[in-house]
Amino acid sequence: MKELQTAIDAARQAGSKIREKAAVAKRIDVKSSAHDLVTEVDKEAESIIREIITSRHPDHMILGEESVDAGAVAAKEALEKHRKHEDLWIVDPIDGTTNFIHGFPFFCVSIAYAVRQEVVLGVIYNPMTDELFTAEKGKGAWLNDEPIQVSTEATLAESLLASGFPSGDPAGMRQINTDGILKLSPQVRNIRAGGSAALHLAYVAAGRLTGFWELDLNAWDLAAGALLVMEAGGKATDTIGGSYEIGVRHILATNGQVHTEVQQALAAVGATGF
Ligand code: 2AM
Ligand code: CA
Ligand code: CA
Ligand code: CA
Repeated sequence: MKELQTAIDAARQAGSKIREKAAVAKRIDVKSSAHDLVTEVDKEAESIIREIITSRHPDHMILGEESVDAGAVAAKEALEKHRKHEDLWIVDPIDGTTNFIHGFPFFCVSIAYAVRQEVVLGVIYNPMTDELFTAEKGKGAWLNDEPIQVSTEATLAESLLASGFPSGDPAGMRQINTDGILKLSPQVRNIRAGGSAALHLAYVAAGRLTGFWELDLNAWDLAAGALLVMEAGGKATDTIGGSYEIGVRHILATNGQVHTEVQQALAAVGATGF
């Protein structure tokens, strides 16, 4: 599908700009709190992506993080406004901005394309490693043109999981997430928290992580990565096991084999009912 090339070109061009700027001083704007940072580079990268998509698909709609006001309420409103559009691009120009600012090289560009609210393409690009993860609905997932698959660990004891700490604290989510980490850490091989939801999802798809969960994320953090995991043979749901769709905010993505066990551990600490 021609949109795949659009997504790849947009991710690579934005990624080049991000890589070029990664080493130099950045102007930091605080969005809604000291946890919620944005740089000029996030905005420039989104403009590059928008320009490429709009020039090739002028009647498509774009939902991009940097064109939405800060906070979960604005994000939900923007998604509701955009989601009914037949052809919708969901863009996170830099997922892992905090890492970008700190020079911790774990961040990516995430671009998804949805037709009638179903994600059919996902592209995640790590500009620092030049790794391009792509997925097309029903066709599989790739890392730099090689097909990828989720890992084969069948037990929690063998699993390497990842999570992240919610920036806000609605419904006590930060505590619940920390409780989940405390509950699971003695049962698994180990837990990582790298700071980019999209890149964690790409790592699950590539078999580098057994699974990942995180609470209170937005559509642009998850859309491309969730498709990557599913197309690589894994499972992506909300934290109570409901099918992934673009409104999901609490993600659980695994190789499929440890999904139920992680889900049960999260349920035991109260990661349900929100
Ligand atoms: P970002 O870098 O695009 O903002 C890390 O735990 C994940 O949470 C990242 O995917 C990050 O995306 C996202 N994140 C960081 N700050 C956030 C905030 N204030 N609200 C929602 N998501 C945030
Ligand atoms: Ca952000
Ligand atoms: Ca993000
Ligand atoms: Ca971002």
